[in-house]
Amino acid sequence: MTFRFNLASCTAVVLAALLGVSGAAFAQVVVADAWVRGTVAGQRATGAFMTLTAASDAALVSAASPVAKIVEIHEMTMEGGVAKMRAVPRVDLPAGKPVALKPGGHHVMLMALQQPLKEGESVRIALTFENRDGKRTTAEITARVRGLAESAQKH
Ligand SMILES: [Cu+2]
Repeated sequence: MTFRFNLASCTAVVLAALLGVSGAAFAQVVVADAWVRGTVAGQRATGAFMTLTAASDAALVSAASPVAKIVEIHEMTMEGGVAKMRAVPRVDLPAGKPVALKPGGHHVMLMALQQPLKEGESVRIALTFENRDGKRTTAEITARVRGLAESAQKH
C-alpha cells in the first residue's frame, strides 16, 4: 500500500530543538501534516498521523494528549491477512529521512478518549523525542481532526 501526503494540506509544522549533550549542537525534528481520525459517539480510541523528519538521528519515544488518558506508539502489521496493532517503545527517525506515521503503519494511538473528536477540531499532542545521546525533548503540536470520509480518502 502506498500512501502520499498531500503537502498542500499540511496542518502543523513545528520545530523541536533537541539540545545535544554539549549544549552547542542542536538538531530539529520537523512535524508535518499532523491529523487525527475523527470518532463517532461511543468510540474510545483513534489514531494520530504525521510525518516526522529529524535533522540528525533521533527517535519518537512517547506521546501524550489532553484528549486521551492513554497514549501509545503503535505499529500495525498484517499477519495472515489480518491487521494487528501492537505498542512499540520507539520509532527511529534517521537523519534527514521523512518517516510517515500513517494508516496501516506506525501511528500514535489515542485511547480512553475523554470525548468524541469531531471534524475540524484541533487536538494537542505532546511528542517526546530522544536524540542519539539519550537526551529527551518534548514538543507540542496541534493536529486537525479529519472526518471519516476524508480520512478514508487519504489511503
Ligand atoms: Cu493503534
